[in-house]
Amino acid sequence: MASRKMSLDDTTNHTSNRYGENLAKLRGYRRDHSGPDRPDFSTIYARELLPQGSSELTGKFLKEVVDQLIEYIKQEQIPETKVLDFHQPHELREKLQLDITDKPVTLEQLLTDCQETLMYCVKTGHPRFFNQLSSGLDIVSLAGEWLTAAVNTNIFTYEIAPVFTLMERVILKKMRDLIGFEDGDGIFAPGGAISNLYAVNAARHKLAPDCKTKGMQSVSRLVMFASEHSHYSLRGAAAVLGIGTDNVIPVRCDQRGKMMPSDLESKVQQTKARGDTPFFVSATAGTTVLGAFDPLNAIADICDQYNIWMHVDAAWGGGALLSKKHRSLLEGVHRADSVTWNPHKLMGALLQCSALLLKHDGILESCNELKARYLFQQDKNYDLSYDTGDKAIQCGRHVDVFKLWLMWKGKGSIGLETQINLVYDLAKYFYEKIRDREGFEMVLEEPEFTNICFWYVPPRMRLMKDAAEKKQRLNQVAPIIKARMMECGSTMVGYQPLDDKVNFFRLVVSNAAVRRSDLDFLIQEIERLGKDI
Ligand code: ABU
Repeated sequence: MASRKMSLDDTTNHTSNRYGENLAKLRGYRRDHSGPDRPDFSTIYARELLPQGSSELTGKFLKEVVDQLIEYIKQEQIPETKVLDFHQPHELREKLQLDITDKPVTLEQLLTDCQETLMYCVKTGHPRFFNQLSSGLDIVSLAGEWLTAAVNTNIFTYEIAPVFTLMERVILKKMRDLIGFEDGDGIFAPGGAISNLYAVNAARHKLAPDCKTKGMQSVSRLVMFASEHSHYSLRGAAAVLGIGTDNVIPVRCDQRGKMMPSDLESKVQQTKARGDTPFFVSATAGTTVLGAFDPLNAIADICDQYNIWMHVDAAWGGGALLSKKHRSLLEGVHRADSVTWNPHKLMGALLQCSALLLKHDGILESCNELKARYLFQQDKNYDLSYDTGDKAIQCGRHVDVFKLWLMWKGKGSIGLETQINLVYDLAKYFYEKIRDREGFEMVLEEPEFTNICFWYVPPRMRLMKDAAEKKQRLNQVAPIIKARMMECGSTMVGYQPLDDKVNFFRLVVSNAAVRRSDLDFLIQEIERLGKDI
């Protein structure tokens, strides 16, 4: 893409001019593709497709949808395409034909609905989308997701998902090998929050198996520990499992957002002195905002000493295990009892793809199994250990493995390592560009991950003497700039407050499509949208 080398000023102008053009292209797409072979979909209904109707028509309809998707994907990769076409909910509702009617609509209408849906979707694979930890669109992983959708099965039994069950075994073992678990088990779950929930449940079951049948009254008060920067899902797990959010003790972090082992140990001791039972510590490998990695070996020492289950929430940072250059960030992870790792984040697999890996075999099953006789019959004609469904807290389970397996195979571990090193280098490039740039202030110097946290201070605030007023005004800057960037659709980046720090931007690089010019663009766009605040 030669046009990606343009100067910053050119980029801004070019972007604005291209927005309308690209939207028009999406809108006009079907007109351009209406050839003599195209059926008149305005007279055809879904009932005329398979299974009752014509296979030829089915193929033509699906090709039409796939063509729309391919056009969307191509447009998404052009930096000058809008990242989003933002409308307030009440306006967007007016633009879409959302109501379901008693009478069926034509296939032409469904194609229009697909196209309109795509028009207003946020382009999370766009090289200027920096808003979330998961971004990008890996094409092979997409192919995997399409295949998974077409097969439309459930991975609770080998009987109906033989190939995917075998793939799940292979991938979970590969992930455990990278962690350094010699044996163990694992499961794919719908996101990191649920993987964390599985971990807390497994830890409680190891300590107090009676909880499964008798409930929490069968145990003394159980207490969990997680850093004050850990993911909120740990508190969610405590709420769901009846442990209670008050029994999740926040452990203090140092200036870089890492859990302080000394604070952990003293809180464990306080808990024991009260007569309560510390049973679970969650360390984080890649915190959501600062991208901090907790000191895993020091935390493991404490867990060993007090006989506490050690979990590592590596939902974000787990991918670094694939990089020889960066895997030392997770030094000590092999000492954990369980690890959450989301390949849909740093590795770039499509959403959703999250795994819980365990050092211990058998706990998941013993903890979650309910032996439904209609599903997990004990007299089936194959090795029943291949029926994984009774390890899950869900019944039906989506097949998340295939898109990861296909992508990993297509890139090889070497390709994934290259990709992960690339996003690291891009984040470093961005950090070095803004570190000394007028108007930019770093929240964290020398970040160790691809989260870059910073404030933009508009010119008229730079000389403000009153620190309290400056802080209060600065708190409004990131939300105003973010709202403006969403209104014009040029880019997206997240913001949040943290501890005593007022709202700041959090750039995340996890998309292999990002180029340095996109990061240059973001800097210039923040300055353009924020200079008058
Ligand atoms: N832990 C869920 C992802 C949060 C984020 O994308 O910022």
